[in-house]
Amino acid sequence: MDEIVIHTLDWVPELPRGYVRDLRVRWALEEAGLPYRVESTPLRQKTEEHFAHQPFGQVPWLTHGDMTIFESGAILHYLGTRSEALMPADPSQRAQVTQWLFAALNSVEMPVVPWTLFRFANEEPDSQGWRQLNGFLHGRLKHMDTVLAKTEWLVGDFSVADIAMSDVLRLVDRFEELAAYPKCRAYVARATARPAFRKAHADQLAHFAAADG
Ligand SMILES: N[C@@H](CCC(=O)N[C@@H](CS)C(=O)NCC(=O)O)C(=O)O
Repeated sequence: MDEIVIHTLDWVPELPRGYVRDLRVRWALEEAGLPYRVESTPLRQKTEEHFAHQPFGQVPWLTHGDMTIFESGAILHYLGTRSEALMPADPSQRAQVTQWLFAALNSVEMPVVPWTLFRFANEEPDSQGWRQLNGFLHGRLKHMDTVLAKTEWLVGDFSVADIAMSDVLRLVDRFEELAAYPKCRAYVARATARPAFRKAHADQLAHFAAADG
């Protein structure tokens, strides 16, 4: 069987640890029980090889034998096609998983990323731009709360859509901003209680800690 390799950074500061997107890929592989190893690429001196695999100089990317793929969402979808633990075989359920995977990244992560940048920067949130962004995010959270009031997982028993969606919401939860959205909060708690998440998370922390000093 061709080897699966997750490529991530060799080191990051404390702040992003536990949130670097290789976590989504580790998590999926742990859920699927597929063997893999992790390789590091330098954060500080990005190599030509890095850009050849990930044109924005980011992580993660995945190699599977001769195949190489970047974008955590694309990687999750790719792995979903290889394991029914990640995406059901039924075509209509597959379409639902794809839909929610895109929704996680394109409709929810879209406001989450700039919103967290503002929050980490500790800037005075009094501009019209901030208020609009905050309103955009809270609109998405409100609708996700309604969705998650009706279902335990987005599609079927659990899928890559839940990995993406809960990981995106986890970043908001880091700032206690899910307090008004109990269904979103319970969903994040449910997802992060899964043994596969716990292992992926612990492994990522250990990976970066090993490179300290
Ligand atoms: N849309 C990309 C985002 C990738 C991304 O933001 N990666 C971050 C780590 S989570 C990164 O590589 N940051 C280092 C950098 O941009 O130099 C994905 O989902 O894979």
